[in-house]
Amino acid sequence: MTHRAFVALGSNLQDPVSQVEKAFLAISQLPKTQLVKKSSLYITAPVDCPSDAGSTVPDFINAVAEVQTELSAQELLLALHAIENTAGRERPYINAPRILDCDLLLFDDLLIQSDRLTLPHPRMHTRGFVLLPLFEIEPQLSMPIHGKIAQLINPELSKDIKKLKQAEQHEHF
Ligand code: PH2
Ligand code: MG
Ligand code: MG
Repeated sequence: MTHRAFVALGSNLQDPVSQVEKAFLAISQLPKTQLVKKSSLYITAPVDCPSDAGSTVPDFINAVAEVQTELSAQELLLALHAIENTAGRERPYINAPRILDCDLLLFDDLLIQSDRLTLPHPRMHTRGFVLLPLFEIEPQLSMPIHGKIAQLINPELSKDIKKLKQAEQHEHF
């Protein structure tokens, strides 16, 4: 049984552009999984990120991937955590600057609420850095709970988000 899932990628440490590009590659190499679409890379202002001892929080690079997978949602989540860990992810405090964050947004129309995983992702509908790249690759998307993506996007959410690099969809993995 194959599933369609969407994954959000984010980085604001250690060459974020290359971190996100490496994450796309790592996702394309997961077992039983194909990378179907990748969004452009976006440069985005930090949202809800505490600054550590008055230092400025670096901007993020964000992007979204669509995958087809025969993994379960839990297996895909573990695989994404492994990709984060391989990149060197540390978690000193909530929303700390990170080398790589890979968040499972949607998995078919599955609704899950557990300690380890909530689907759809509980904050995705409020975050421009998720919604803009997701809209780019799937403008017709309709999701459980949050509804149609086109109706969630508004100018307030879209400010401080700039497309950095056009996606290269002709690459073959
Ligand atoms: N991720 C967060 C919190 N804030 N802000 C931006 N711009 N991009 C992110 O990926 C991001 C964030 C929690 O994971
Ligand atoms: Mg996140
Ligand atoms: Mg995360």
